[in-house]
Amino acid sequence: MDATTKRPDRKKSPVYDCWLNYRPINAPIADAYATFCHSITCVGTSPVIESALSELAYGIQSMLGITPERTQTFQGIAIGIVEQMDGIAFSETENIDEEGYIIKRHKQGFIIAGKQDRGVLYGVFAFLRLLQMKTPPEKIERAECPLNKLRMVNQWDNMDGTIERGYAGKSIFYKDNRFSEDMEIIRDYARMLASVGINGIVLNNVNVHHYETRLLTDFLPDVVKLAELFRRYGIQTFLSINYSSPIDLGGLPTADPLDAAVQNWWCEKVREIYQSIPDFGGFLVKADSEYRPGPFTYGRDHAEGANMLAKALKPFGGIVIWRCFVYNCMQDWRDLETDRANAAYDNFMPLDGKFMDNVILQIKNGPMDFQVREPVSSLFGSLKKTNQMLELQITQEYTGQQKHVCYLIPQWKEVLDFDTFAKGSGSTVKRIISGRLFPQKHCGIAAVSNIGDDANWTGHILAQANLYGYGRLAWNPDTDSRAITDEWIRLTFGDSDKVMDVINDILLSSWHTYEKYTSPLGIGWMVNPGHHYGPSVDGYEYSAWGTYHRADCHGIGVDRTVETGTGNTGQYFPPNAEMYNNRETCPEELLLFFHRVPYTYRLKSGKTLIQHIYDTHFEGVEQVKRYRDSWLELKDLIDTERFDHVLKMLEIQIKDAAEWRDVVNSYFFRKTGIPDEKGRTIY
Ligand code: GCW
Repeated sequence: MDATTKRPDRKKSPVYDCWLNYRPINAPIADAYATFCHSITCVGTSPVIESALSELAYGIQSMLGITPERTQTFQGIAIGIVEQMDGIAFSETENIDEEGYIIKRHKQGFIIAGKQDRGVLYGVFAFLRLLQMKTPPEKIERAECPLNKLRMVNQWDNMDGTIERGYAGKSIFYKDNRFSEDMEIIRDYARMLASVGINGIVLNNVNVHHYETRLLTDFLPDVVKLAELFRRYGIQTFLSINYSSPIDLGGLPTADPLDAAVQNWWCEKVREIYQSIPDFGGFLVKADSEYRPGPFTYGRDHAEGANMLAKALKPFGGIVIWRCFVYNCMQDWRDLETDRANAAYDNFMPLDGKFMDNVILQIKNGPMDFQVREPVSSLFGSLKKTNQMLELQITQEYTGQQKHVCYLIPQWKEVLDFDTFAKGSGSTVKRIISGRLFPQKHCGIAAVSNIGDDANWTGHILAQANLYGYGRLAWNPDTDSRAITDEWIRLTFGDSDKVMDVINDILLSSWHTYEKYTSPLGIGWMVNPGHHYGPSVDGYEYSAWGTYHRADCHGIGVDRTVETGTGNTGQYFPPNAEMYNNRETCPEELLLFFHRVPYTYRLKSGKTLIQHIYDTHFEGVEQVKRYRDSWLELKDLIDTERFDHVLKMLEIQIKDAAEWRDVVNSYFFRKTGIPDEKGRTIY
């Protein structure tokens, strides 16, 4: 057999292949594996196992230069379903759940097994990863299961080919209001996602416009094709829907969830979908948010709105993923009482326990909107009788738009490790979303993807690490940030120590660096309205979006305390509530999020707030310059294409970071008249 013949020929390029480069490896590791890599035996058949087989053969051929034969008898590598592996004894410690995998040595060679075919695929990707990282065969054995059940990506792709908040070119899925014909690139995306354990994809933007509304009708045959492709990689397909579909598609006068004709319309629609996509995942819904239609129009609440869809999906095992990103986007900036940070909690807490068991609430990590820094949403832990999942943003809307290097894994780790104290200490977000704190029928994690049709997928090559890291964290949120970068660098660039050190240093510090030269101490925003790139301190200050810093000549920050502010701190459990409520105990990185503070206030460092603002903005830019200098040391250690690309991006980052620094510092200098203690140039 030559399983690789199944792969269409796309020119191998390290930029395109990302962490699936499968670079040749040398003796002695290559020799240690080579003996066993001439034959693959497949136990069980399914499209997913076929993908696993083809990937394994391709990886082996690429790394070891061997074209494995497919054999009936086990002579080298056996892959397949645990229960069907006659004569192979699995031990207690190899007890895995449905999606887990086992890699095992055997006198004949290696066994890669799963309880189900998805596990086999994950096992194969793990095996290839370990091989690329030159893991000695005696250290390759493992049994692993994912901690989160749903591990999804959300595409914000529109059918006209644009991607909302996309920074890596156009959509790989759609062009000119049609489906793209280039299935090969989509197949490679599916491979990449599966390689890090992603098991669900939402194919279209949560803002569902005219053409996307018709994914349920005219374009359903195209959805079927994509679902078939993703299915081969163990990835379930979901669609974002327009809540007004019964009106737009069905010609009904209403989309009221309590209207019988509306309910029937959805039931019928769902039935049709399942006829052609039997394993369809369900719907993602943005309702009553940023001008999207929803149940509020009809005086119904979100539980009534979601349950109506859930009822239609239930007989087929489908789920409704209902977003909690609901707030008033027509706020009057003069109104000091209304607080956008309170909105998700205020809207959804009263509904805890009212959702059907096939509804999941999808909650953004923070109460505002994917800022470089914000607290964790107070809904986590507060909702106790509702399925819930975390929503992250891989695409770097507020974190440098894939022009700046901003490795987000450390930020996500803080979210996942955050202790809500909902059931005493140890009530972390990661335990909540994995269903370990409260029982939940469905739960997990989703993130807005950062890919487009750019040759390198993500615009900035180093942003590939965010997609990789997201998948690895979704699989196991306990994984250390450094372990993830180590892996990613080795898989992507090879294992030169120097390359490892330089890229690790850049990635692991990049989020804080970005934070330093953009917005101080959790205040967020201060960006150009609309596209959200570049500094504009007052960009959102007098707008309707509910995102204010309230700076005047005395101080800055939003008073969110219980006594004198918007009461937001009171949404958290003690001791978090007290900690945030008190200016002295509030973590400084969130100081301005929760408190209004005079510029002369002394931080723990002994610096005044204003001096801290100046210092961090200067430091941030210097740090990016250091990234550029250390990157230059990699000149002969990385291929020219990737070396030049990152260098160019770092130059852009330096220039734009300096703009941020100067605008922000000048703004505060002009507001306060307080000079920089170090006498640096401020305009
Ligand atoms: O932050 C906002 C983004 C919108 C996005 C929205 C959401 C898809 O600026 O572009 O819309 O969040 O999450 O729904």
